[in-house]
Amino acid sequence: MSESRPVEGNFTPDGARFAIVVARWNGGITESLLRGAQRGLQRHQVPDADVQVYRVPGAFELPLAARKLAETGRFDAIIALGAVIRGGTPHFEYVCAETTRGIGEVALTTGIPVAFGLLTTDDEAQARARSGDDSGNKGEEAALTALEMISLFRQL
Ligand code: INI
Repeated sequence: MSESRPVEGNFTPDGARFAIVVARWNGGITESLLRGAQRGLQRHQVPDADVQVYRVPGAFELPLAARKLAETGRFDAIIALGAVIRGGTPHFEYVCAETTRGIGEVALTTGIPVAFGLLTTDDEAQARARSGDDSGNKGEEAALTALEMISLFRQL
């Protein structure tokens, strides 16, 4: 029996519409993630008119906002961006865990891809290293994931 060709997504937008939801906490970092996500979409010829940015107070608010946006039916994917930086308190663990769990749950329950662009780092230097203007920007990575998942699902 010959092996069938793997099915995988590409990065061609084909009219897909994106919501980017970005947390204001650690805004210096999250705005860099946002620039990375926008750059990633622009590099793949997504028109600016097909991208809408929404802001929420902190990472904890990302899952609910993502759910509301998914439920509008207006977007093919949601890109969730935030930065949680360890401050030596247990609060960090709770915010990380709930945000991560919540974002996963929104994707699973709505069926809309929610790209996970949440940095969880020990300090600001690590967060900066993962949100810069060169390679390794987690926001850009999340944008490419959103593109790929839309394309994959369109082939199912
Ligand atoms: N929110 C973040 O996005 N990053 C953080 O590092 C952070 N810390 O450290 O507390 C944070 N907290 C706020 C939280 O996301 C909610 O906005 C707040 O608790 C109100 O619900």
